[in-house]
Amino acid sequence: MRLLHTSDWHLGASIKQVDCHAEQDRFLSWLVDTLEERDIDVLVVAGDIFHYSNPSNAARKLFYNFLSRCARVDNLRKIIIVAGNHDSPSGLEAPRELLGHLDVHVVGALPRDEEEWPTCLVPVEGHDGEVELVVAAVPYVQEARLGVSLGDGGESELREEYQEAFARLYRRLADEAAERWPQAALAATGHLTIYGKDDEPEKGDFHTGIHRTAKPAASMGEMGEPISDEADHLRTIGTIEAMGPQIFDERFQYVALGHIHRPMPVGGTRHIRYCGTPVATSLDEDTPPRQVIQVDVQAGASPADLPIEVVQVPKWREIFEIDGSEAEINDMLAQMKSAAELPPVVFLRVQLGPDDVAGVDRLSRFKEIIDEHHEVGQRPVIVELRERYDVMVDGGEPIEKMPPIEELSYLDVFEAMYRRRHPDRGAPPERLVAKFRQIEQLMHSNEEGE
Ligand SMILES: [Mn+2]
Repeated sequence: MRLLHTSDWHLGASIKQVDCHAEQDRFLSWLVDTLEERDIDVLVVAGDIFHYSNPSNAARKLFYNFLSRCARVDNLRKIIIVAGNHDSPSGLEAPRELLGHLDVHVVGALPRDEEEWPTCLVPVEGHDGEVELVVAAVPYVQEARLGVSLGDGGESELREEYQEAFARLYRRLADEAAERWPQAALAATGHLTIYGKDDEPEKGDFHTGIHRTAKPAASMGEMGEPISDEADHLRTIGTIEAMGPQIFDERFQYVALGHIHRPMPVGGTRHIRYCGTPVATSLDEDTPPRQVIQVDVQAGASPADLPIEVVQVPKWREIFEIDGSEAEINDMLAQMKSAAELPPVVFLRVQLGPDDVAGVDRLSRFKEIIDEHHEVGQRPVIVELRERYDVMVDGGEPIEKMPPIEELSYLDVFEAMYRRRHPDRGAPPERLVAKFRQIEQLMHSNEEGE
């Protein structure tokens, strides 16, 4: 059975004020063609279909149009979709019965009752009607669903408890599948953070623009400030978000993961993988490659021999970060060339000289240069402008001025306020950021009207 693994579409997301609709639309068309060309039997989408739990109608339309085009793809037997932390479990499941008629299997949430967990198992039949593959379609799992509650236990204790609970879930699903379809190959999905090595979390592996599960200790934050708060970093790692790859039962021949936006196999394995996000929705997502993963799963085959092919996803929009003096930026904007179809998105970092004044109409001057040198429809879009004086103070850190407020996201403002109020604490804790995002989502869904 040939499986194609993708995840983290984040339909409805935008890069600052630029809607990603155009590139997401292109990606989904490309995906339909890819399913057809590569004779894919099963498409697996490992969570975060939508960016907001109450997605816009435009985002929903992308999704449903994609599914209806898939219904016409000849060899495709099944589409398996699980909810990520960004998706609304009940929202995704609402059309479940209808989608079932199109061979689209949706799992929004893990059932509360452990006895019902096996309803996550999706059998896929081959040509002769025999079940050849079973996918344990596990969505993003709320800790309470696994019977784990946040007690007073220490961090490592809690992590251990979570790990055991998840291992039990996957073992249970593998047991059930093996009993009901002993002849079938077995695969699984998951939407969670698995760390790279069995014993020690690989710090870099948590860095994603959207989830911010954690940031590398010595990296730069959203506003260019160094994040060196080790305690904060550890606090983030010590959550349900980070577990070892040993939670996946050995009988799973392939595990299709979502949540981390950078593609990679985990824990030194070949067969437990993140495929990454196919469309960049932030500056740091522009660097990692965009991929979907093609896997031929066969009953009895060992993961070591698994035929895996990484399929590169085209880039429809480039994201540039330009750093320089005003004169240098003028030149770069005038000469800017993008190899991609859609006009590039630009983050500007302006170095001010000692005599330059910050915040004076610089943005509109840059826009004039763009208008002068680029055709309508191909004009680079400036989504952020930050100005700084390269003056060293005590610690030797350059001062970075806050960009004008209309350039900031709600979260940027929230973080800045938090830092101002608690200068000793660094970045706001993940828990608080998550709450803030919930509020932001609510606001977003209200703004959207319809
Ligand atoms: Mn995601």
